[in-house]
Amino acid sequence: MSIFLGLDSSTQSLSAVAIDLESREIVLDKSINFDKSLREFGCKNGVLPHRDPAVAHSDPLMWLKALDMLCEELQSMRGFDVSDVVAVAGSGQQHGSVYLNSKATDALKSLNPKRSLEHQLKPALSRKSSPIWMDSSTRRQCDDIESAIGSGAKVAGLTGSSCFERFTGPQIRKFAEKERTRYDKSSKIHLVSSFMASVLAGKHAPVDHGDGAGMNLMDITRKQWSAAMLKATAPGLKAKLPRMAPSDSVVGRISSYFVDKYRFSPKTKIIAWSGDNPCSLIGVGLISSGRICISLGTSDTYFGFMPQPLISAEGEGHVFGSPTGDYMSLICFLNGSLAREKVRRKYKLTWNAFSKRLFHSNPGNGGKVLLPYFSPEITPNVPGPMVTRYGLKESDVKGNVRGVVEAQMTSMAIHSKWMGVKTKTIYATGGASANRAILQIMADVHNADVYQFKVGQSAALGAALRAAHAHLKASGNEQPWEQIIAGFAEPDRESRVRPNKEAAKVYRDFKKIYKACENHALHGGKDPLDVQTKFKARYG
Ligand code: ADP
Ligand code: XUL
Repeated sequence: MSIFLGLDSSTQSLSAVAIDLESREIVLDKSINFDKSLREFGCKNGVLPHRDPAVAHSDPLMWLKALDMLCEELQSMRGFDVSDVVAVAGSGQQHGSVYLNSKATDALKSLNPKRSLEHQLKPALSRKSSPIWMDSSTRRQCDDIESAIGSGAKVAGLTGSSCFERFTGPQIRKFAEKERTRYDKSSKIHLVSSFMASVLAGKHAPVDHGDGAGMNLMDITRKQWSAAMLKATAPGLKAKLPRMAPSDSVVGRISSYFVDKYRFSPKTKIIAWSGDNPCSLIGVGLISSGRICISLGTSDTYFGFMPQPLISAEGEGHVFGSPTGDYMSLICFLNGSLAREKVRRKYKLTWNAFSKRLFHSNPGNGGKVLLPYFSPEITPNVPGPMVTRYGLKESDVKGNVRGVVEAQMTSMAIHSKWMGVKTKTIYATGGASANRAILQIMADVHNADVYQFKVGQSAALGAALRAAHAHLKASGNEQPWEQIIAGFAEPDRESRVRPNKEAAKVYRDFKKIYKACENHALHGGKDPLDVQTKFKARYG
């Protein structure tokens, strides 16, 4: 048997995908949804409620309980033998951080299978909650760090991104400022990815170059902690961070906790975890340039492989490490599935009814525009919730349903220009990629063919493929990435959604009115009514 397991600790769930590398089959695809199965933690969509909409934290104990629950499910599944798993790698929601005190090293080493992970690791937390990628409360800390380094552009040149509120460095700075005693007591600060890997390995795991690049702390070309960024962020930070390592590093063997409790083989290797986006890059087979992927998860992300780091002049996107040792570019839109959900729920629609509204309304929405910033937005930067409608009534169900999806797809097209990718092929993944009505608008706005994947869990699949690659490399049998991903990370050829030529033409003009609305709402630009009226006269 050659079974490799990929786990994905994401915003809303913990998922597992296992592959059999010999038969090239996916042998397991399981998920635990936090809101449904772990209600006692009080999270909504995986996030703890907070009076300030800019603050977004989650509970690391919930992630631990989910890991125990998932392992228990795997152990009791018919047709799946946990002891066949050769290696485990994982994917974590990016940027989030977990703060551990001096008890953590021993607690990780001596986990007792008779007790839960949650109860044994609770005393090792120096901070109860973990700030996650949806947090936008650190603008001042970002400004402080950028001015210490010289400018946002200088930070971007050094780390691959200018300072972003959700990135780990600014979050750590805020913690050190507001809760200095707890910060001092934090002997280790992990990413979600390196924390989960540490639990599985029973010792502190490294931060990999893929996820490390999302911290505003890693030198993007040298792939090491940047001394200048550490100094500009918080005192004594270097000693609190795990070491950095390539994504294909073997952390060690699985902790005896998982062997005794869930019957994993003691030989099971734990591979460094990475961020969900770097893992998805592998899970959709982007190991060379030319195509892009749009992931419609909790957030929407637009990303592609890059051989060398190319940084956005507008400071909009990010450069992360690719698990292949190269790079990837990425733009993140916070108001992804959560905004689509807001609209769907507001009008009490099922996804089916939502899709029907999309199929039965016209491209360009008759010039009606919705700016769907239900929460603070990352791209473009919108500091607080700000839903704005242009020529669109709140009572217009069809208009709002089409409005949210058109806004998201158009914003992606506008704000990804800096990547310079002229793609004719888009790979779609994430929960909402199951929705072909949404994919039709994606195809029309980008004027590109869109493909779905049989396995929607691209991050967990990517992690399983990384586990296989790293295991073979460590055993002296390294295989090229093309060979590893063949038959797994390939789009479903039959799923192709072709752009409609007429609609693509409409969207060329629609982009102009959308841009005018964005400019008006965010930068005090001219009232877009004129352009809207012209558009309506032509296509309305
Ligand atoms: P994450 O990995 O970020 O936790 P997923 O990729 O699992 O998120 O996506 C979850 C989201 O997918 C849900 O929030 C839901 O809104 C969306 N979703 C699921 N099914 C559909 C559908 N048929 N149409 C549109 N969106 C959907
Ligand atoms: C990427 C980002 C999100 C999270 C979601 O920069 O913030 O895509 O990784 O899990």
